[in-house]
Amino acid sequence: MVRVAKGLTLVVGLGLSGRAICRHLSRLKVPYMAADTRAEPPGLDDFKATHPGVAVHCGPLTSLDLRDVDEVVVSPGLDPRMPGLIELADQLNPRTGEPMVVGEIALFVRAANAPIAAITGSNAKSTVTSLLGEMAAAAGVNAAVGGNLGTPALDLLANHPDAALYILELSSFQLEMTPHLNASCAAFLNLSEDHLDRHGDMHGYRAAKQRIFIGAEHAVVNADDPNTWPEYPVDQVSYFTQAAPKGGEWGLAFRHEKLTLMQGSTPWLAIDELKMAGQHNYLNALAALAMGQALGFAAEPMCSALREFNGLEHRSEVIAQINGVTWVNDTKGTNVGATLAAINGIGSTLKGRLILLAGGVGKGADFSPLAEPLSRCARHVLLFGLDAPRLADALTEYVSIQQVEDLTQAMETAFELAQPGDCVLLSPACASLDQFANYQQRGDVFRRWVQQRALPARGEA
Ligand code: UMA
Ligand code: ADP
Repeated sequence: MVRVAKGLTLVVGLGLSGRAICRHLSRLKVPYMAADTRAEPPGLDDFKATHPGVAVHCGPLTSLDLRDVDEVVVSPGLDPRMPGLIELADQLNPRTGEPMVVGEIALFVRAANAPIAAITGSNAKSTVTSLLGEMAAAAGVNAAVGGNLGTPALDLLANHPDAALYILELSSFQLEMTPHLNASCAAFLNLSEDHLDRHGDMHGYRAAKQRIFIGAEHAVVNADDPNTWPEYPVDQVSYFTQAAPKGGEWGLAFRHEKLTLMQGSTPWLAIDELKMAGQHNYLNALAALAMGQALGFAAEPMCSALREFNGLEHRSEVIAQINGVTWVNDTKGTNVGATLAAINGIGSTLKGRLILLAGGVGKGADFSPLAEPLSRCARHVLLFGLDAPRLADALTEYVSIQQVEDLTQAMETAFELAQPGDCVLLSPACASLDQFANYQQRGDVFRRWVQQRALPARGEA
């Protein structure tokens, strides 16, 4: 047993967040030691070289004696109830009044001295977070944008000490370990199956996400999804819906024969002014508008940011149109809800049919909700990766399917099958880690193939 010295904070995990936690504690001159459950975490030598004097433990946490630890700060990818921590997880810390085991966002809330706007949901978090950041910039608000999106929240404090607003994308993992967020504006966009391996069931997953509302002043939620409605007291609630808005809701309605983003009966922006593709992105625009209004941004800069926003790489991203076939990279569709949104959002606008490329690590999800929409708008579904057989079982009665070795083979087959007006959509409904380093690499393979094979093939034709 390695005894953690009295009064030390223990930082668990040496990934992006763990290192940001260490940097933050170093800046505050709080004494700490670091641990990682892996025998050889990536970048360990570099960490030791840049943190001289910081003790590091690698391997199971059960070999740490934590009876004298001051606080444990755990990285989001780790379960706070893992062996070695479970005994501490339900204890209160007499110094902070918070649980003994917290996450990075607890430290962020203690140290931030500007308001927080926070976004969670099973899907669309990164899009809405980035869009709100663009709106803030257009409105002249000095906002720092990060969190689950990529830049760890604690690094924002150091990199943007003068920020007037922090805009954070927060995952269920982060929220689970955040005692009170106290956000000025908190949005819960949607809820569909994901991360059940960590949260146990939908109840646990939803409860983690609901924590975004603890201490919030203003909530922005999805009128069509009661799971997102706040269960904690908040001062004000704004709703968005994909239907015509009722009362002061944000929604979609026809004005002068154009589908338009509306608040109540007030038109804001016609859909044909948006660059973002796919109907699901109209909802994302409404959510960002609702948040921007709650935060006091002026209307015109918000609209100009919306007109300029192209959407993010790897999300319903149009890579090319070749011989009348559109190739769309939605590799970030890593769960069934996301892929459903992409199928419905793109499939409904097509002249031809959809050819879906899907598969990978299904995280125990039920794929059956994909069957009905695919039966309506798909020409063919090409399945690859670990859970291709489970996807095949769920879809085979409803749509023409084929199992292939990998994404490249799926693309070659799609190239042969596609007809003018069709869309070849990579939206895998699965994580990528069985065949790729991450979802970005999967999207890069798709893009490169289109650029190197499909585009030159058109030239030859
Ligand atoms: N790990 C161990 N042992 C350890 C520490 C980590 O096995 O001691 C493993 C974890 O189980 C996990 C991986 O290492 O598989 C990374 O975990 P981490 O907590 O160290 O992750 P970070 O590198 O800090 O990245 C995290 C977020 N990752 C997760 O929550 C898993 C990143 O979101 C986020 O961008 C980053 O912090 C900065 O805030 C990524 C993500 O996949 C994009 N998030 C999930 C999602 O969006 O669905 C929640
Ligand atoms: P997150 O950060 O929550 O993963 P992203 O903005 O990165 O969200 O989008 C991930 C995927 O979610 C997209 O590739 C798309 O398939 C899907 N998606 C985007 N907007 C929505 C929406 N409003 N509802 C459901 N799914 C969506």
